[in-house]
Amino acid sequence: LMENKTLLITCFEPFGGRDANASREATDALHAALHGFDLRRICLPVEFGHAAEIAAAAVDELRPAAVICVGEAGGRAKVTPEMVAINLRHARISDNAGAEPHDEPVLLGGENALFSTLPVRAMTSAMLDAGVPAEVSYTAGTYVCNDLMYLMLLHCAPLGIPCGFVHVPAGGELDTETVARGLCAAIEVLAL
Ligand code: PCA
Repeated sequence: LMENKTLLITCFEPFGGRDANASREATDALHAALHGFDLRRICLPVEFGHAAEIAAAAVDELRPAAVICVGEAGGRAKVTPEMVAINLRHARISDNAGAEPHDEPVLLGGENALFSTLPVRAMTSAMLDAGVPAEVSYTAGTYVCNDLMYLMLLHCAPLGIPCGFVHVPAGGELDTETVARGLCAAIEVLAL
């Protein structure tokens, strides 16, 4: 089915004055070759717009079979594939470039919402089957993760590349090995 077996994974740098990001740690723990995929991982700056520019350039260069963007979410104890991205930027804290948009659109005149084009239910079931706490999420927030998901869905749609976002717990609610195991189980779904 998938002749091109490159899988693009993105994670985020630390932000908000912290010195680690659980999305970077968990994706560090993934093997470069997984379920027959050639995994390419890039780490993105936590900057509105700019993160998606870098990820979109990587898509254009690699033409991956699928894209999974990963970020951390505070206050979550499960690995949560996101169902939907919304056309709204609203920051509680400034991003790593100092931007702090309040109630601005990601894209002027764009759709209010865009759905993930990854099989979020099957990915979530696969994680649960692997013994990893997981749940479909219906909000990716209004910060840089949602921004990246929205813009990447727009970029990938005309290319026919499935794309989506997965939030992982920020506060150590799950250890890195467990989160990585969950991501592996989710990736396996894409390989089937
Ligand atoms: N989490 C933030 C941005 C970067 C990250 O890892 C978010 O949920 O928007």
